[in-house]
Amino acid sequence: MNDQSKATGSSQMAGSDTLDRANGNPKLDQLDDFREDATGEALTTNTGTRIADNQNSLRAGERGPTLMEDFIMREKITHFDHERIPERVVHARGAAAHGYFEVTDPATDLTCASFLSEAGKRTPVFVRFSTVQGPRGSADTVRDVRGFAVKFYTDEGNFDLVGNNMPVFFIQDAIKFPDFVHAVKPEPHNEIPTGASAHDTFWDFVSLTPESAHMVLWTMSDRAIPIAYRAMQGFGVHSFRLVNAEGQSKLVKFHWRPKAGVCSLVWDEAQKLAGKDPDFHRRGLWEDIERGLYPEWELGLQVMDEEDAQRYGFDLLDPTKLVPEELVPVRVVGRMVLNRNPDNFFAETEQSAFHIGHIVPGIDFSNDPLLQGRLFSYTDTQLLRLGGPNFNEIPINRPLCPFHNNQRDAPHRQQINKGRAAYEPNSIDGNWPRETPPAASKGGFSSYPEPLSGNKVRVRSASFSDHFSQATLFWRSMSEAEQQHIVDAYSFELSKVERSFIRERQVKEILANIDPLLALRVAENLGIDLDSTASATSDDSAEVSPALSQINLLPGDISGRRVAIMLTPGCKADEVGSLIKALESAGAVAKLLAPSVAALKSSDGQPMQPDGSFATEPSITVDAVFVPGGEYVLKTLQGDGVAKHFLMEAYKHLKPIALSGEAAHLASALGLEEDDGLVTGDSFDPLFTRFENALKQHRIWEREARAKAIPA
Ligand code: HDD
Repeated sequence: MNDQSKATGSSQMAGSDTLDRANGNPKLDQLDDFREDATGEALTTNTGTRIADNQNSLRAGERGPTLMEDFIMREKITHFDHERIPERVVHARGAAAHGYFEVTDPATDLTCASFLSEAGKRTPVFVRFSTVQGPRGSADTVRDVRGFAVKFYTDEGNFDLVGNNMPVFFIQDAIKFPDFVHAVKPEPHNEIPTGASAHDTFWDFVSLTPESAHMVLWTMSDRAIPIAYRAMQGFGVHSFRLVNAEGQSKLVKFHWRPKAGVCSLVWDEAQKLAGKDPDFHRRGLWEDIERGLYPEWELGLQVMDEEDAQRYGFDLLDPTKLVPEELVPVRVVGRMVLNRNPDNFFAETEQSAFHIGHIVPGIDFSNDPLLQGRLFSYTDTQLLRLGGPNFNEIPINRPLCPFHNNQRDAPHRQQINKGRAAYEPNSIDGNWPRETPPAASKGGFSSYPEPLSGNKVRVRSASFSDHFSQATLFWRSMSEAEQQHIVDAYSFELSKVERSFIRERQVKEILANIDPLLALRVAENLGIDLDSTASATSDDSAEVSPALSQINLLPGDISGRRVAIMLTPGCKADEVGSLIKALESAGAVAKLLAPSVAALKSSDGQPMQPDGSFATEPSITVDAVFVPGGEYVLKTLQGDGVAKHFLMEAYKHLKPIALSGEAAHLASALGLEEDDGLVTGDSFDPLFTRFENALKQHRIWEREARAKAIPA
C-alpha cells in the first residue's frame, strides 16, 4: 500500500464493503499496512506464548484477588511502566520526516565527501525539526529557535548537520550552555513558563550576557514564529571545514533555503495556535507529505579561505556572527526533499540521535569553541537518554553503509557478533576489520592537519568581543513591519519580567547598543525613562543585508498555501469547482469549511461535503480565505458568530480574503476596509488573479496598523 492510501486508511475502514461482516472488523487485506509485523498473527507474550485471554487478569475466583502468578499481565504492565525514555534536555518537542538529498552541482573542488561528488547522486536523509525550550508535549508555535537536524545516511557513513533555523547562537563558548539553558527553561521553583522565554531568568541572563544580543534579536523577530517547518531556512551555524581530495581545506557555512520561501505567523496567531492546535507544525509537515506536497530545500555553502578568518571584521570562529550573503554569496550544491513520514514516532523520531561529531571524510571541524564543546555533549546525552553506548544500533541511527569494529556488548546489544577476535591487531581472523588509509576516494577519515600552537589558557579571543555590530546590521536590514514586530516582541516579553531592574538593564545596556531608536521604542512601551538617548536617531547610513529580511525571501508562488473556502447552503457550485481547480493547479491546498461538518446543498442541488467546520479549523490554521457567492451566503454568515469571527480574525491577521458576488457585502457589514488583500468581484477569473497575487505576498502589511483596531 502506498503512503497515500495509508493516509486515508481510516476512512476506508469505515466503508461497509471493507468490513468483515461476521464480526464487524476491517478485512485483513485492508489492514496489512497498519500492522505488517502482526496482521494475521496470534497475539503472544514477548517470549512467544500464544495468549488466550487479553481482557481479564488471572483471579482466585470470579470476584477474587488477582494472582501474582499472572505472568501475562505482569509482563504487559512491566513493559508499559517502562515505555518512556528521558526526553531531550533541550529540543524535546519535535517532528521528523524521511527524504533524500540530491546533488545538483558537485562540490569536488571543495570536498572529497562522496555524497557531494556526482550530479544526481541521492543520499537518504532523516530530518528532525524542534523547538528548544518546551517539553515533549508543549506547543509547536511558541516563540523560540527551531532545531533543524539532518542525518545524511551517506555511503561513507552518517553525516549529521545539527543546525537551527537561525544562523547564530546565544553564546560563544560551550561552557556557558548549561547556564543559558537553565536560564531559558521553565523556572525551577514552579516550572513556569512552558515553551516561552518571557520570564525573569531568561532576561536576567541575556541582559548580563552581551554576546547573546544578536541571537536574542533573531528570537524576537518573526523568525522565531515560523508558519511551517517547510518555510524555514536552516543553518549549520558554525564554520565547518571542507577538505578536498588534494587535502586542501576551506571554511564553510551550511545553508538550507526553503523552496516555500521564508514565512512566519503573526504573534496573535502563534499564541492562539498554541492552544487551538498545539500540533500545528507537526500536523502541517505530516499532511503536506501525505498530500504529496513534499517540503524541499536547497543546500548552499558559503566558502571562505582560512586566511580570511578575521578579514570580515569579525571572527569566523565566533558562532554569534553570520557571514552576510552580500559579502560571501551562497553556492547551491544540492536539494533535499522530504517525502516520507515516519511509521512510528517513538522508534524513529524520539529515538533518533543526532551528533555534530558524526562526520565523513571530506568534512572536518573548525576551532569554534561552541562547536568544540558540542562534540562532547551529544554522545554524552545519548548515553543517558537511549540507555547506553549501543544507540547507534537503533534502526533510525544505524548507517546504511556497512560498519564493523571491535566494540562489543553493553546494554541492549542488537548485533550478534560472531568469531573470537574482538581486538586488533589479531592473527586469528586475518586482522579484520582493518584500517583504510586516507586516499582520494573511499579512503579512511583523517583529520585535517591544522597547525596548532599556543599556551593552555582560559580566555576569550579579543576577536570575539564585538557583540553589537551584527545585531545592528540585522535590525537595520528589517522592513518596517519586521522592525515593528521586533519592538512588539521585546515589549511583550519584557512586560512579563517581574523585576524592573532586569527590564531596564536589557533596554539600557543591550538594546541601546544595538540601535537607540529600538531602545527608545521598547522603553516607551515599558515606561522606562531613557533621557540620555531620547533624541537619538538610528544611523541611516549603517550597512544593511537585504538577504536577512523575510520580505525578500518569498517564494513567488502560492504552492503549499492553505486556502479556506467558506461554504454556505446554495453556494455557487461552478465557482467552488473552478476555485478548487485553480488552487490545486497552483499547488495550493483547498480546505472546504462550513458552519458544521454536515454536507450542504450547493446551487445545483448536489450535496457538498465540507472538510471541517469554521470552529474545528479556525482561520489561524489557513493562509487565506475565499467566500464564494450564493443565495444564502449573507444570511448564513452574518447570523453565525463563529463565521464572522473567522473572517474578522483572518483580516486582523493580514490574510488575503476574496468575497465573491453577494459575499462582497460582508466587507461593509463587518467593517473591513478593502485593500490589496481584501478583494471583491462578480467574475471569477479576475477575482482569483487578484486573490492569488495577494497570496503571493503572503500578508497584507499595509493593513497592519488599521487591523490593530479589530478585537483579537
Ligand atoms: Fe544542541 C540537541 C542544535 C548548541 C547540546 N541541538 C540539539 C538539537 C539541535 C541542536 C537541532 C536537536 C537534535 C534532535 O532533533 O534530536 N545546538 C544546536 C545548535 C547549537 C547547539 C545549532 C549551536 C550552534 N547544543 C549546543 C551546545 C550544547 C548542545 C553548545 C552543549 C554544550 N544539543 C545539545 C544536547 C542535545 C542537543 C544536550 C539535546 C538532545 C540531544 O542533544 O540529542 O546534547
